[in-house]
Amino acid sequence: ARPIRLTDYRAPAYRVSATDLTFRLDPTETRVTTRLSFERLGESPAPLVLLGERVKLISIKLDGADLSPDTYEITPETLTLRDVPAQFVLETEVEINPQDNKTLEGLYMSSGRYCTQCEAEGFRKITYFPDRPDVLSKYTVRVEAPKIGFPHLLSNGNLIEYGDLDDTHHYAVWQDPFNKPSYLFALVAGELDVLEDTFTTSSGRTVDLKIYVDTGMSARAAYAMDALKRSMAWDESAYGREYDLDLFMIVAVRDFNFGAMENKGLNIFNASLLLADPTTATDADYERIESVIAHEYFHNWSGNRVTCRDWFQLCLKEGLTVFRDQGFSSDQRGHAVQRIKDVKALRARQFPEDAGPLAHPVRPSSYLKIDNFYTATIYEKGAEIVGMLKTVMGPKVYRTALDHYFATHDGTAATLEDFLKSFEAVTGNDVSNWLNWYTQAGTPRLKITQTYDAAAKSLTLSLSQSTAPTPSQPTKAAVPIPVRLGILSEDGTPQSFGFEGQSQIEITYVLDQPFAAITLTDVAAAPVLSALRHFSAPVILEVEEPQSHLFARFKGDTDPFNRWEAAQKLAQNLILTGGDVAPYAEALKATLLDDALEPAFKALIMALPTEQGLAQEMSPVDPAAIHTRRKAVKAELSRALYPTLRDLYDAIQPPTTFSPDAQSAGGRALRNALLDLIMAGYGTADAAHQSELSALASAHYARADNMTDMIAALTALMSVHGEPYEAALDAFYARFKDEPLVIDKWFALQAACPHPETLARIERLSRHPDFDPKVPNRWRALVQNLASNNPAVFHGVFASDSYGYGFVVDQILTVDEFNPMTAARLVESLSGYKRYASPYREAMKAALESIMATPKLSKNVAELTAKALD
Ligand code: DPP
Ligand code: ZN
Repeated sequence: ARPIRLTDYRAPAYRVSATDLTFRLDPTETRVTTRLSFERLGESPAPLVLLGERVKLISIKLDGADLSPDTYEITPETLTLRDVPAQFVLETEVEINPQDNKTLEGLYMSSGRYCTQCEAEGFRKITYFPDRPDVLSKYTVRVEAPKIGFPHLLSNGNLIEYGDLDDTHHYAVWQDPFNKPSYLFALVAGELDVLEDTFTTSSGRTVDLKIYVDTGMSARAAYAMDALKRSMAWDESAYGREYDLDLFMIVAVRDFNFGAMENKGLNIFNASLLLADPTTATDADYERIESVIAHEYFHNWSGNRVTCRDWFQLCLKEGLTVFRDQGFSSDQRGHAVQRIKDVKALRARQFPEDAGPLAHPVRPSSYLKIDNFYTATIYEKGAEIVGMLKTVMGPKVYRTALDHYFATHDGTAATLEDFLKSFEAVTGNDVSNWLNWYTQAGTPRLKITQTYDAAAKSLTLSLSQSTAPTPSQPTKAAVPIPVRLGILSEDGTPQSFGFEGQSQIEITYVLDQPFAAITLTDVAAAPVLSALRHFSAPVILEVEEPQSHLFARFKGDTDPFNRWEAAQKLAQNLILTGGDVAPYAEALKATLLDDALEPAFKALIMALPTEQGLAQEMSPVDPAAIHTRRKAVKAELSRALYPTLRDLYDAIQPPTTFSPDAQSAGGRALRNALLDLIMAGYGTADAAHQSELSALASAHYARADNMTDMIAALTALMSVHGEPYEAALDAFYARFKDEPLVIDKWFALQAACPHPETLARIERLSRHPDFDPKVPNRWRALVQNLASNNPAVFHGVFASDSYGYGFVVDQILTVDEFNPMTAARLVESLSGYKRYASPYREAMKAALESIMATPKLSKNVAELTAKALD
């Protein structure tokens, strides 16, 4: 297959002034009539190329006259008309089969309902169309279906007409007044319950809000509705963005490749990111729901009103929208805690991507399947770039630039250059060096060396940056790196200092060259540097400093991010290089006993770096050593702190009524983190203490009145294993067997258990009657959890002859036959093999080779596997 390249971009030859669609819905023979008004954009005649896959052409008319087959050409992916006038109306009728469509792209059926997913290139599975984001038009959509089974007929925009066709069938007509690209089209038809509310916008318009869910489930949409209203208010106050239609709808579906989709006026959500109540959803679920509701809603401006010229610009809408949703979550849930969580996610998912064979720039330059580029790099690193721009420009200039961007490009398909130009327009400064962040792959390393001159009371910092080569990018240019920094004294007290003639407590220095040196003056005593505060840039920081400086920041940094970071670094050193646990335990104890700190922050600081995170710090990676050493350090810490942990745990009384708010969630997070650390001592405890711990975990389970505490208790029981664990799992299954979203958790939990018997259990679970690889949520619960969240079992550290790789490969190949987009996501889990020690390295490579050797691979899986092996 031939790659698509950014440099090959050509503006469309024709524009579409109006799109009229009629759907006659049928499970196996849906008829789609498409009427498109075309106008040529260029001077000279050009062929009209429409895209269409798995659509059967029934009829085609140009300006009302049937076309004879010799006037057009059909391939499996295109319909081409060589000879067309400068302006004309094309009408096609095609037949598609939604029931057979297990790719979950285009029009498909989920739980007996029709639904759609068109981003990025799904619309071409519905009808022949110039399916590219820079072709925008106004849509009118007529949907016809049986009344029984399909009482709700939904599409984008406003409902302008509906009625009966006859005794058995009805129809609805929707009109979207805004120009949009085809990837934002949506249609839903079926039996649904609806939760309704309204929102009054800042200019006083009333918007009807409707969330459609499985029948009987509307109470579980209440939290999503609340999050939606908060999102709408926040986008008005933080960005001046008001909603633009009179109706905003969200539909939850069970079978979905993504998390959610921002279709104009009709968002479609994976049910797992919408439905919540205390008995079925964890605090992490509530948090995700809040942020994804916000994310999709914010796309109405950053994505829909201003869309992307081509898919290379995907980050224009995704990076910006992630940054916007992070800002929202941060305002809802606390800046420090949110920042730590966002950075953890960035490091867990994006840093390894940037360090491996699948590394790609935030704006890639070529692809085979754009579906493969819905990555942490495009989303999370993309968000970091916007965040750095805001840090450097300041909040006022940032807001003015964004206003300028939305005003200038409203209703059009824009590029990253357009986005950056908005900053130039409002500042008058050249910002072209920021483009390097978009075009270069790889995580930059920032090295800081420090020289303190006691006589002169000055601290000189030499800063340098470098980025290692990545596939097809051997050399790298410097990027602008904002470095937020301050200094502390050795006991952890913040110190003021002079910089450029002013007294400062904190500065942000922008390193935009390979090297620079700066001098801080009036530095009273030998300082402790606190650099890259709030993680001011997505880089790897290297500072040479004694362990005592890490302790000083752990104890007293006024920047909570760097306080957490110092604790993580100390824990990492203990695990990877060894040493005395006692000082670390003392510092952790002081943190836990500090009443000034939020419970949510304490919970985060208690969590040791993950095995996956530690793997990024080791070369070559030895997953067995990481697992064993981390477990040993955790057990030792547990023993050293047991009385404190136990006192704190016993002192927290869970509230009698459940509330999902951030503060209550923080309380649960702390209590569950205490339980987790307490239970880490189980393996090395004596029999009496073991039975005490086992009873503690079982009691935690028995008393849990919400899903967060239940999952925490089940996780705690993993350390005990055996009868108490099995009994709790069985009780959990029996109680929730009719709740698919909870049974997903039941599969996920077992797949993530670091235990010698887990791989056999996972294989057994893959034959469980509730396991269905055609349902992405269920499949990911079992397979993705093994590949991404259970390194010990995935790498077979318990028994040298049984890796989890083979199971994952079989699953990738099974799912690739019907859902390539979802299958391909798992290839990444094997892609880092070159960084691993023998024999993992060879076994992972062989697993990738066995994928490559399989006939009839999808483009999606083939592209990523080939790159991983390159
Ligand atoms: N555009 C979607 C999102 O919001 C992905 N399907 O990220
Ligand atoms: Zn998005």
